[in-house]
Amino acid sequence: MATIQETETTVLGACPHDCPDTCSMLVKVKDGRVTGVQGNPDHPFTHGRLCAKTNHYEERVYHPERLLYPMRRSGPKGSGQFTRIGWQEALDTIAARWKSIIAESGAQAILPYSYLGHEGLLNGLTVGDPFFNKLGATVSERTFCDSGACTAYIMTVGPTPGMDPESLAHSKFILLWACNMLSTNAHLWPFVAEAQRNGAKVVVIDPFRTRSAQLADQHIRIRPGTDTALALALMHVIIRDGLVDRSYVADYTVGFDELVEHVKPNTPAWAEAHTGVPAAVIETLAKEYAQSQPSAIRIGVGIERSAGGGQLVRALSCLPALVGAWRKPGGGILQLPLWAFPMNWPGLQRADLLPPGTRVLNQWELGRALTGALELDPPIRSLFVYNSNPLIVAPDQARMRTGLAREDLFTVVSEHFVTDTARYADILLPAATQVEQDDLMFSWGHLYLTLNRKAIEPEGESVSNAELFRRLARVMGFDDPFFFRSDEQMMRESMDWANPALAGITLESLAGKGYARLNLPPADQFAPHANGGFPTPSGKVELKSSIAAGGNFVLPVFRQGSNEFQDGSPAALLPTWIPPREAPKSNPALAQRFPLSMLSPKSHSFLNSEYANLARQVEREGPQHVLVNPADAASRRITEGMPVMVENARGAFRAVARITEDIMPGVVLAPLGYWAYRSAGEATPAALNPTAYADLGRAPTFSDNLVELRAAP
Ligand SMILES: Nc1nc2c(c(=O)[nH]1)N[C@H]1C(S)=C(S)[C@@H](COP(=O)(O)OP(=O)(O)OC[C@H]3O[C@@H](n4cnc5c(=O)[nH]c(N)nc54)[C@H](O)[C@@H]3O)O[C@H]1N2
Ligand SMILES: Nc1nc2c(c(=O)[nH]1)N[C@H]1C(S)=C(S)[C@@H](COP(=O)(O)OP(=O)(O)OC[C@H]3O[C@@H](n4cnc5c(=O)[nH]c(N)nc54)[C@H](O)[C@@H]3O)O[C@H]1N2
Ligand SMILES: [Mo]
Repeated sequence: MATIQETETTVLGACPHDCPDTCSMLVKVKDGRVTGVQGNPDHPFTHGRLCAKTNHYEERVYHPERLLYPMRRSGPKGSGQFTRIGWQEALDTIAARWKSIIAESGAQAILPYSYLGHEGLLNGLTVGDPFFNKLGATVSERTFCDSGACTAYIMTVGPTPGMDPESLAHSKFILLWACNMLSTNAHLWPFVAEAQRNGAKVVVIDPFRTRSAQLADQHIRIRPGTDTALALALMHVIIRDGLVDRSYVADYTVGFDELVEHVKPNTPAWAEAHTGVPAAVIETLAKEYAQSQPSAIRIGVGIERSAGGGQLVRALSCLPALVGAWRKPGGGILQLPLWAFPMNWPGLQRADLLPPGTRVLNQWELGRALTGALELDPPIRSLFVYNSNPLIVAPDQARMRTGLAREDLFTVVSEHFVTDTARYADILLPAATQVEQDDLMFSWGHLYLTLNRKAIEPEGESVSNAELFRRLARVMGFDDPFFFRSDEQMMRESMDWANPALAGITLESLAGKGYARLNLPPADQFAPHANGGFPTPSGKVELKSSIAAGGNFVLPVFRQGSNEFQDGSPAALLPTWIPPREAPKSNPALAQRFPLSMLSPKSHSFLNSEYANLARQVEREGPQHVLVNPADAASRRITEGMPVMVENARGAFRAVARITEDIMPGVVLAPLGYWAYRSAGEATPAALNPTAYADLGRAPTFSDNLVELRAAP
């Protein structure tokens, strides 16, 4: 517990953000106030360095615009006019409205909406799941991030950490595939750089010359959404040229003979026609990847965002087995080492509390669900948003805005700031920041468990998400003591402490150092699949997937624990080329009106939409911009710095044109995160993003998105 300190003290914390790096963070406190934060220099992965987002975290905590008290709307929806009220009034209002909605329409008329504003086991992804499952509200299917890639990866190699990220230092060849590491996973870069210093070749595959591509040995530009063609052609060359590790394939894979036949037509020339990558480059890449052992593939999350994103990750997950990369530390594929953490997902989510048959609504449907475009019985009458900012991060922005403006929709938002989404709330609830609460943090980018200790008392009347749901359970009359567990009890029940991965680690030992490496071999000996042992149904790498035969599915972790969904249509059993939906080749008619592919990936200084309201970060990034290749700019008479409209049939937003060879011709890039009401034109790239699903895991298709540019009026 924090007490008033005369001298500066240091509290061990953890960065709360949805980022693979989960930094151990030292929080400096003086007189009950945070004076600064720094990375924990002892931490073997993050090495004392924070990032452009969090190295002044105190500016977020003490920001003059921070939401510190419950508020009631006092102007039209969207106006941002609110009046301070007390917690009791806020909670009583919510309880009264929900009880009457439940009596009239049933609990499914209430929709929770959340994602990863916080990543902790207490306050993160699952914090509201038990409450909403018990309430019987509509289940929210949250396939924002990596749901498609996780499904594909698990279909192929099973839920294995696969590689220790630190073992990349021992790689001889590193492929960064749709991963902007220097911006989105920056603490992994030193391990890549070490490998590079030791002679490894680093290759980046991306339509954009990212910061990482600038430091790589080779940058391969590829048309968005066409990567599966490249991956299949790599297999083709590896098989054709006898570069296969025959004994590894014979012992530890299933489906090889069928794969050989399957990829016969996928020649480099065929792939060049789809991807724009020259056949000669594909030939060389295949040889170098196969022969420079151990070779590693690091995939970003950006990889899954096209019609065939799932099949792409299927293909990439097959590659390491074909060349025997798994034999040594530094070889394999790095997706999410998250699978190494023995989380107690059933206890965190409590799907057992869900009334049978409760309906499920995917988050890409919010705009349609709120406007009646999707027929729902009962309709959504109340929306409860926490840990998320859907107006900026989910597609169909214009329709969502119309839905959020509905007078009869009762919207509650728990937030740090009055975001675009929060402006439409009837009731606002103030959320605590990481320095004001305890939490326990897994990582999806390294193998350390991290403890976050509360450093100061919460500012104003803000409360942690864990406390928010205790308060809601109380006013809704829940009597199960599960809903009133202390933070410490929640931590103790959040993991399977008896699992060997946690041997020797306790909450008490974590309190001393702030973090602990899971009980796994060190990076230079980390080769869990040197002798097979894949956690798939066959125990082998399933080049031909037995899980795929069962139909498409979404992992329970992405849907409040519920796992009944199977959509019937089996996925392809062998990794299969699915062209992008919105691309000049696939849809020439659409491309005639909207000829450019838009990417809207992460920005360097924002964390999704967080920090896009903070002066330091906004200054660094400048206003909403769009990167345009000089050829595409010239043909449209667009010049550097010119305000332009980016548009398609779904919507339009304003941006400043930045003309650069860094983006390939035919592609434009408008970073995600800018707040609409602070932007000219009050719309952002989400206004143009499609709601269509990718092939697996109901992943988004943000990179499968045709647009046109014109000078702004
Ligand atoms: N600075 C910063 N760091 C972050 C975040 C942030 O917002 N800002 N967000 C965090 C989160 S939630 C996530 S999920 C991760 C995401 O981490 P990444 O996956 O690395 O991030 P993205 O920027 O979404 O996408 C990576 C790259 O994919 C490329 N790309 C897009 N479409 C295609 C395609 O079809 N083919 C190929 N080959 N490349 C393509 C983009 O140009 C981009 O350079 O980052 C985390 N870290
Ligand atoms: N076009 C496009 N769209 C994308 C992506 C993309 O690359 N391009 N990326 C997708 C991906 S990978 C992701 S992960 C999602 C991200 O989707 P979100 O997780 O919704 O993204 P954020 O913008 O980080 O919004 C989180 C909100 O939670 C709030 N918050 C933070 N901590 C707390 C807390 O403790 N309590 C409460 N109540 N609130 C808190 C923050 O202030 C912030 O407004 O976006 C997806 N959308
Ligand atoms: Mo994400």
